[in-house]
Amino acid sequence: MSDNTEKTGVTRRGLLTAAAGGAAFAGAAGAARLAMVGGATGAATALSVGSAQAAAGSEVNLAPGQLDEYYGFWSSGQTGEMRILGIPSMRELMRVPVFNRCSATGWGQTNESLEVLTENMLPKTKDFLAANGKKVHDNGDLHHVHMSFTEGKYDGRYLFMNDKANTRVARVRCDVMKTDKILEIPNAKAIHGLRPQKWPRTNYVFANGEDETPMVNDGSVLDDPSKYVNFYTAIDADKMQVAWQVMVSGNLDNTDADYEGKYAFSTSYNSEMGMNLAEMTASELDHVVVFNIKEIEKGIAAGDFIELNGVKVIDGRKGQNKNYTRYIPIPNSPHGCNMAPDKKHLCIAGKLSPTVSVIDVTKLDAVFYDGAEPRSAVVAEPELGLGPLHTAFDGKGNALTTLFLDSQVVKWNIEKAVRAYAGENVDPIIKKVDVHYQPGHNSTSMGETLEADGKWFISMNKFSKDRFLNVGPLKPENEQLFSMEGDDLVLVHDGPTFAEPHDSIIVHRSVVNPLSVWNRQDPMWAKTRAQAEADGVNIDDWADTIVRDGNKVRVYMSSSAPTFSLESFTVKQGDEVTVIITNMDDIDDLTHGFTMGDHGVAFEIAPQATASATFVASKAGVYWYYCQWFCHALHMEMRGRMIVEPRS
Ligand code: RUQ
Ligand code: CUA
Repeated sequence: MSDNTEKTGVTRRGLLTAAAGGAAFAGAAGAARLAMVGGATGAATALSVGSAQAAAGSEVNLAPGQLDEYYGFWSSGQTGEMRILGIPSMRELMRVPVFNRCSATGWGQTNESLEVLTENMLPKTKDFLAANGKKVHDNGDLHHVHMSFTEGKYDGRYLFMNDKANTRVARVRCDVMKTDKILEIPNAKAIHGLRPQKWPRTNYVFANGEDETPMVNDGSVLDDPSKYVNFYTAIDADKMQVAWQVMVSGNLDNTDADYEGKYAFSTSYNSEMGMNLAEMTASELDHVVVFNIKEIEKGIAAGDFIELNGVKVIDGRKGQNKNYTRYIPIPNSPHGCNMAPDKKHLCIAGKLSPTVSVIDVTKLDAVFYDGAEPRSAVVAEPELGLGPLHTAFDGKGNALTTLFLDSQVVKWNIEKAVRAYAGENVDPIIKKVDVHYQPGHNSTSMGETLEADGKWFISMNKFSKDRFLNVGPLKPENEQLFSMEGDDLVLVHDGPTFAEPHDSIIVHRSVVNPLSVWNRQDPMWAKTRAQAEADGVNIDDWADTIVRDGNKVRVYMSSSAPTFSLESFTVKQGDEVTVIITNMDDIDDLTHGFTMGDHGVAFEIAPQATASATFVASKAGVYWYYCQWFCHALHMEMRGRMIVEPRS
């Protein structure tokens, strides 16, 4: 496969060559160059300006003290955290550490967060980390955040998200906006696409494995790609345990679920199972895998599975001819997978093909049970522009698709696309609008639910180039907020963001109701509570107790602005010290912190929370600890000494 260009060529009108597509996606320079070509030849429509923009602008520029109407939940890509923004102001409200290590909150350091980070870690990962002197990974690659559903609507309970870097899925509790479960997924590699089941409720979270490896990846099979497989994972969303997996052919990219609880879908590029760019883009058709949830559950119940690392795995590879999966051919390296709120149309973005393939999910029963051709479920394939990546919906029958190479978003009508595909002479494209630059994901307010309201649209752009003051070779990305006014998209805000505005959802504030003060009985510190009980310490009461247990010392403290219950504590050099602090303040926003100077130890203690951290006091001497969360006029005075006696 030496000359890929020659092999594939431009063999179909409007289809990007695999070589050109590959080059553009491989490098910013290539992408930018192609974008300019696309922009010059494409049908760009100037942004509407004037009164509409002014009117929408006033809504965006919320007066000080005014609250936003929507929450935006943002992934952060390679930063590994989740972010909360207010929409439409685009103000960043909070960062929630998930797969990353956070200096401010102590996530990745406190015993409570270490419990979340390690409790469902695979043994071989634990061994690997220990061999490298670590307990947890310091990085994550968080691509997709989605909220739990009840009957097709957000229910405000949980947010689920993936880590492509270290093959994990996390859950954030919406009542406190903290991560409460992290699950390392066995067998699969590189969890990428992730979606909760929409109907009847989120019983499952579906997660795509992107990279194929030997089925048992223990070194017994190595450079023999014919033996590589991929896995689709269904996670029990309540228990946060793997429910089952399906072995599939091809890399899985993005996923979504229908509004009936019958099917889930994954885009799959590299149906070739190639190991390099030329091989991966060789064929013009890849596929969407359709998963038949009921049949898979039946298959599991009937024992038609193998057990792999404690997981029940169904074989749904191409050619199995069972009712677990179907493979629908789609051009070309398809990426985005978005279910429309009309409950009927699934939009598959072609990426290297300028098309979006529309699958009518009501036609899938025939594909599974009546022997209908898989492509018979495709009811439209409008040609929209270059590099279609993701589609969002306005709840009024229209779709909005990002065009990475054209640096545009295209608004189009689904029903018209269906009619055009059936031969009618109608143009489904309503409008194309420039974005700055190279958009990946997009989102609309409530757009992935039955309550899509068509008010706001966000384009998450991979490049900002000249849109902001130059901050050096590493530039921010750019998220653009548009007001949706009739058929218009009015640009109202440019928002620079640090790596990376990967994906977002926009949720009406009526759905989300977090607490202001922790519940003292919260399970987050259940283990710490059990240890305190064993030590005879009541952490719900003012505590100033030091418990010695061999060379382990547990220091129980309370905090109340502006003091810690202990002005000092004494340990011996080499002791393993655990500092456990309960914040007795129960006032809104009265958070304390604990930083042990010169020991790299710091964590947050929000009102009524308990938090703890463990370290070895290996340095003799006097060290000050202090509260690092500004809490009181005497905040600077909120400190104390750790006295470390030299080992005699
Ligand atoms: S995928 S830019 Cu990681 Cu969300 Cu489409
Ligand atoms: Cu407590 Cu600052």
